[in-house]
Amino acid sequence: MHFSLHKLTLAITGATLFATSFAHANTPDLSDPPPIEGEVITEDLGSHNIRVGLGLAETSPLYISTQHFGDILSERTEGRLTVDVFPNSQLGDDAQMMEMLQTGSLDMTIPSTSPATTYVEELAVFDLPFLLPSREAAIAVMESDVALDLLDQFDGTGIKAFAYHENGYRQLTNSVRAVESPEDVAGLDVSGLTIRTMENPVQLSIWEALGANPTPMAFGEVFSAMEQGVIDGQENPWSTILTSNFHEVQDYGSETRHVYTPFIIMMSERTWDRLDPAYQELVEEAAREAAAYEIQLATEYDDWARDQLEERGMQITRLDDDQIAAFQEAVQPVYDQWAPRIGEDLVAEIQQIVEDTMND
Ligand code: KDG
Repeated sequence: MHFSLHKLTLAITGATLFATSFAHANTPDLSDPPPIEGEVITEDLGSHNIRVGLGLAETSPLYISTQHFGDILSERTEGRLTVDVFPNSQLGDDAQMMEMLQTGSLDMTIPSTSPATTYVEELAVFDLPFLLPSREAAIAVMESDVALDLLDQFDGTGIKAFAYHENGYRQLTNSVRAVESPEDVAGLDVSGLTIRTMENPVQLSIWEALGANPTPMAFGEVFSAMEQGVIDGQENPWSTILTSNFHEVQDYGSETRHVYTPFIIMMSERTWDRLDPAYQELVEEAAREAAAYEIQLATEYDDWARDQLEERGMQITRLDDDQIAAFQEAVQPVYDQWAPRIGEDLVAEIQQIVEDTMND
């Protein structure tokens, strides 16, 4: 009797654990990394441990693809190049980690384009709202010569930039009210939402145009600022919102898709200069392969993360085309203010790539 009761308890506990882990899985069914192919460098060209700092968590597509980057380097150099990844802003925020690349106190980081505009101003083109209406268009832009030329402009800054990753479409969350229009952001009889933005003036303009109180802040501080009520909300892709547990302190989400700012995989020029040319070539190749894998993972994550957030209690407002159009109209002044500064030609070139993709 005692034995069977014990068995029953175990069975119930097991079923509960299974149900809980199933309902609260930490990642979707993700594609395995592509096989590692290509020549192995057997010659001893020196050993290097490359330290990569990231803002995001271990469950993020960014972290998983960075591990794959490390696996490529290690397998193709018989373990002479190794990579250690430090997630969760533990080494600093995007701005600090880029400075660390300049001084050589960190080897690599993968920040958003938005804070990287400090080095290459024209990257602010990605901050323009509703510029990249589909993922296909975004990918075509990230692979275009126009966008790749912007990475070359890091030359001379102490930073070497290799490729774009996907951060994803940014969505609004907050702890105050459901948002389905710019008026809900601004609040008619009540005050506008206090929204954390990335540290970038175009992002600030977007939220000013929507009537919010924008508060620029480093990513690593966002969770506690929301927990303490210092800010009402923030905006990030669903995958980041989920993997950073923002749903624990944010009751409302809106599928605004207002901006698509990529990540950039970059290395300290000091680290780069220490690598043998054969290793340099391999790093560039591995960065491009990791980028392609990251974009795939981020795509697989996106809707799944939104649905998970809903299951975990976040009230998510899906917006129809008319509702999105209202947001688009409200942020038009951002183009008037920033397109001339970013460069009308650059904006037009990107818009042309978008149009060509949409017509394909
Ligand atoms: O590693 C990248 C993150 O640090 C950061 O860029 C995340 O999108 C982000 C944000 O909102 O700051």
